[in-house]
Amino acid sequence: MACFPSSMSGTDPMPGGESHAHTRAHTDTPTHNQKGIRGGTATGDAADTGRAVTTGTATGTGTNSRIGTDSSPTHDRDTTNTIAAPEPMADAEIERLDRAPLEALQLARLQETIRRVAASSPFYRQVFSDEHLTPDQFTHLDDIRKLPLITKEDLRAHYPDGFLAVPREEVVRLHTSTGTTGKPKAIFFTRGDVDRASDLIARCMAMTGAHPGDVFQNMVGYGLFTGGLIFHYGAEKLGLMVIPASAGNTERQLELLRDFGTTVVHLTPSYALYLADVLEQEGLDPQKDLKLRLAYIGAEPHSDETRTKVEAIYGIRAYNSYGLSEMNGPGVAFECPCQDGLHIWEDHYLVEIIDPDTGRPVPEGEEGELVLTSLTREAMPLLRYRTGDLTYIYPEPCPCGRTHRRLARMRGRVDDMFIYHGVNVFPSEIERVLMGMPGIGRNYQIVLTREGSRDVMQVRVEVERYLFDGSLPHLQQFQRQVQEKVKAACLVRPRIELLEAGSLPRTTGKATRVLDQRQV
Ligand code: DLL
Repeated sequence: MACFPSSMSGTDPMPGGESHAHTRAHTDTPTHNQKGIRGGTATGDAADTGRAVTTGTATGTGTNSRIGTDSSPTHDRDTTNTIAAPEPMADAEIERLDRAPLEALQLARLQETIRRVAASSPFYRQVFSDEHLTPDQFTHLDDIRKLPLITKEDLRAHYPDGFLAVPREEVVRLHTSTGTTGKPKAIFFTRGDVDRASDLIARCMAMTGAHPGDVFQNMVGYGLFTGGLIFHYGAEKLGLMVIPASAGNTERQLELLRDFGTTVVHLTPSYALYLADVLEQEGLDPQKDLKLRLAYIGAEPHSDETRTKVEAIYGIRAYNSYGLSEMNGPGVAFECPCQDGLHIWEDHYLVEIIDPDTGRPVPEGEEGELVLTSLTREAMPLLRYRTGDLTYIYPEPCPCGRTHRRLARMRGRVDDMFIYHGVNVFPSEIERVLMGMPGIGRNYQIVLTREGSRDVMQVRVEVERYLFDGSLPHLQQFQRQVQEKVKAACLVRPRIELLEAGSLPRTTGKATRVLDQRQV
């Protein structure tokens, strides 16, 4: 697949209505800086005037909440640890910064973050004391490994504000992320955090060709979930007309899509497929009756086959968007027009990939658990945070010219994996097989039960109507085909149940793919 550097571009990456499949001569539209949207890091008035800004991350919220390489005269810092950033830098430049200055910027921001948390976060004050560490011991990026890894359990154990690193008066927003058990994780934002998170979304959207004039329908939950508000603010910064539709109420979504000529949507991939079912039930053609050209799909694991399906149904380009509440929410890593790996924004995040069992780093290119350090979060910086997500770093640079490294599409979470008859199975592998098969519909579920002492796996999958042609042998043959394909890819032979479209429960947010009823 060809993917050209943006210097060769100049056109919309997905001309309206053109079939996606053969139009992958991708181009970028890094225009938002020229339009006054900032390079991820500015103060409030710069946004209003469209002034270019520095690579630093200053905010107007007081000296102890400043981070990075801005030139604030009031900021008390050790200048030997910072890099000069005399020239204003826009996103297009930051995205293509050579590795050496990019890593110098990371180090400066890491040192700043470490100084701040060691002084003001109750959790980290304790860590630095327990480990006999001082901030001046961090002179290289690799020194991060002197710190312990932290987990979701640490966040829960120190709920609600054990990680807070600014005075309460500087917090302007709370988001939470709910797991399956226990207390939620509370994530605080300063005004600067909200600004930077929105700037990153604006960067992601601009990278993929969204621009003022687009109508953006945000179809994920508003509220404690970060996907709604953070995307909303980012899209507004880029100058899109935002429809804050939130999740659910599919009839209303369709009405909005049609009445306002929505061109860009943000939704979970499972909801994108469900929405297509509803459109078709209403007798609408997703390509002819809508003006969509771009979708941002994320917040849950999905296969490339699912993305291809979404693109084919709507005749659009669909970009994978990755993030987590603990790191601002969405906008942590995002696909560029090459659609081959997600650029992790290394000016804001430091990446490690570890072996989930030993905690040791794995070589570049090898899969492991993603560990992130926030470099510009003020309210609640997290250092060496175990995301639980499995991925690897692409060893080679991206043809688009961006220097921020690419993460592979998430295989899933470490705890999504289940063991079936001694084999480690990832739901995402099963999804990849299913969604790549003609005849398979848009929804599936994996149910694990126990019969006597034996585990049973059943894959319940919706199939296209044409397969129900009245011939039982045809259906049985298809069922065997599905089973064999799953066996070949995943080394397990589940029972396959074929269902009509619409039979399985739908969610408008993150889908539940595995029902493990073995312990119940
Ligand atoms: O899901 C933030 C987000 C909102 C991302 C909108 C993208 C779009 P949480 O609710 O805290 O935050 O869930 C984070 O979701 O650790 C992954 O396990 C999973 N996840 C998020 N994006 C992807 C993706 C938001 N593109 C958790 N692919 C993460 C696979 C994803 N998994």
